[in-house]
Amino acid sequence: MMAKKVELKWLILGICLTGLVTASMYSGCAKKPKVARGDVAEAAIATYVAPGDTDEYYLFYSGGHSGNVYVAGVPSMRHIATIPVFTPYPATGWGFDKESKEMLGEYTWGDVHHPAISETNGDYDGRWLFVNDNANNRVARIDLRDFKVKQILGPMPNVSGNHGSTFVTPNTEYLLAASRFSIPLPKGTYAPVAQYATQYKGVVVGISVDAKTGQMNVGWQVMMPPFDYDLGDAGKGASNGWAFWTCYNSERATGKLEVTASQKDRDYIAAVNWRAAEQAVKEGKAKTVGGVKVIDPKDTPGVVYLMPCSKSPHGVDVSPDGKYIVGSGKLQSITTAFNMEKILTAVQSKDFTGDEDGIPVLKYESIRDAEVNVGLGPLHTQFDDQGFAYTSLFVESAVAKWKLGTWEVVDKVPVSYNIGHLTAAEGDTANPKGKYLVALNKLSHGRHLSVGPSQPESTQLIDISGEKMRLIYDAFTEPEPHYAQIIKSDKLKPIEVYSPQENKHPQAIWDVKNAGVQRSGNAVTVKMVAVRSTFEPNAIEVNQGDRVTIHLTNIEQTTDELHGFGLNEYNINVVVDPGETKTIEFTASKPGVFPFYCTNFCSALHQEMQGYLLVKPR
Ligand code: RUQ
Ligand code: CUA
Repeated sequence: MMAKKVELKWLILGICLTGLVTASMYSGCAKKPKVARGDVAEAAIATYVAPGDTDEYYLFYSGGHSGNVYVAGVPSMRHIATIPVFTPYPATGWGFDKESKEMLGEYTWGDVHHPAISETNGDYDGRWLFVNDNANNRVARIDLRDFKVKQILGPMPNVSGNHGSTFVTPNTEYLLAASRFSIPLPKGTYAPVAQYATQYKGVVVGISVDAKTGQMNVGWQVMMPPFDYDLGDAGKGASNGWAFWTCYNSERATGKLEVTASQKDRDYIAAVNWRAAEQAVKEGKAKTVGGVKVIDPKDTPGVVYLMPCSKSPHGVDVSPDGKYIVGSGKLQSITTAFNMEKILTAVQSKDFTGDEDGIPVLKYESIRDAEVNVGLGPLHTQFDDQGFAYTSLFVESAVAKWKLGTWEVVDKVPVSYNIGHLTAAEGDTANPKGKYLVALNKLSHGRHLSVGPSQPESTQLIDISGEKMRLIYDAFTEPEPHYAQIIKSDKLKPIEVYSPQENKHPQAIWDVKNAGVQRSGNAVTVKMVAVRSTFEPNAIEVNQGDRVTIHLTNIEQTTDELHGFGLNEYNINVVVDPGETKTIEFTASKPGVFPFYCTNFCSALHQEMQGYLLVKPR
């Protein structure tokens, strides 16, 4: 009975949407699929986390052009934390102290699409979270011990529009990156758009990661034809050692890509043998472009192949055993499952149909196992622990569940609305957990209290533990979640206080006796302590024009005892966590008396936690 109801709803929605498909890819629908009344109580129990209890999983989702990463709990979907990455964030003081300012450099925003938790043997190990910046060609590493950014790498040479990033290889040897927008290389070279097909180039990249420290460096780059490289995924198991990226615009078209770049029936998935790429660089077969080693496939056969894929593909996802490479074309209603064994055979027997700038094109019929009829606008695929795959259908606003091997679509659930990515519990690892799937939808169409024209995105929690998928919760997010990952909560062991041993800041002090002001010429250095409920020193006298450096240590060793340092009319707010030291640098350009105060409500006498910067006019 229930199943019929869902199917009927899906049908109505399907009909409603199909009519709108031609009008716009971003189609909405007046029908609002809801959890059926009878299921409300069950859904409530499934998502309810009682006061004082904690969630079973962490959800890390990218914040798109907000430049942030957000953390929520699953199944409650409650927002727990915001991790600022590429954008200053006064709530945690990110981008206001010396260290984080230096990491951000000249940029005040980024476009975060794909978070990737570090892996060991193909499973999340909970050490680091990597994210990409599509806009300024960077990647960042967040340490999951304290949920803070420790390194931002980039802008990377030759990479232009770092969208196909970050995805990690099974032992975090590399992070993948790629050019979405081909340009003349190296950067800074001019060539008119009319020369696009020959003078513009893309690159695909492996960023090496130090196994001990997580330090990232550009490892290898492969020069590619001027296509638009899109999503990527690393091979694992049967496909370990390979990296895959979809690409659209294999037409090498310019202008209105909407029209010009969808003429051909097929585009490609680029398959890079990264061990061969590594080897080629080691053997000196790469040339230096833009200051880094770049492999030209023309001179180095065996590094990269092109797999034909259905038109305008977006996502490529590797099955948990690494056997299937799943690619979906946005403009076709099928998802193709390629077989890694067949790909390797085709490579060995040179089963090619031609080449693109010296890169062999594998024969589609020889490497695919199946075309799965998933539905309209397939984008991304995730996996569970029962051998099922879940594909997001943008145009249809639904998730399709299908079986690996039999290729049968067994269920569909409508989502609201227009799903982009989806994420299942550890659903892109070698050992997915099943149970939960989160749909990351582009539109919410008023399934919430009205907030005016700028509406939030919607994420929906789907129970995938049964035969039929069950929508159990709606949540709303800041712009703009793209991809996300769900990790079992017991895999993370965050610290909550920096012990003096953990605090590596060279100017940290742990006793108010060591606090004070020192002058050398017009440089004023302050060692300051913050502790409930005072700053020491609480008056700093300087001369107008002095260069002021404050090393601020929060000497608390109690969890949650944060202090802030807000300086009036100097555009400064820094937050120090328990046991943390941060450095604040500024020029005392304005004369007068400027209060500073604690911005984090820390104690009954928080309001009293204040002091003065006194700037003597010149
Ligand atoms: S994207 S909606 Cu930037 Cu990953 Cu697919
Ligand atoms: Cu310290 Cu409020």
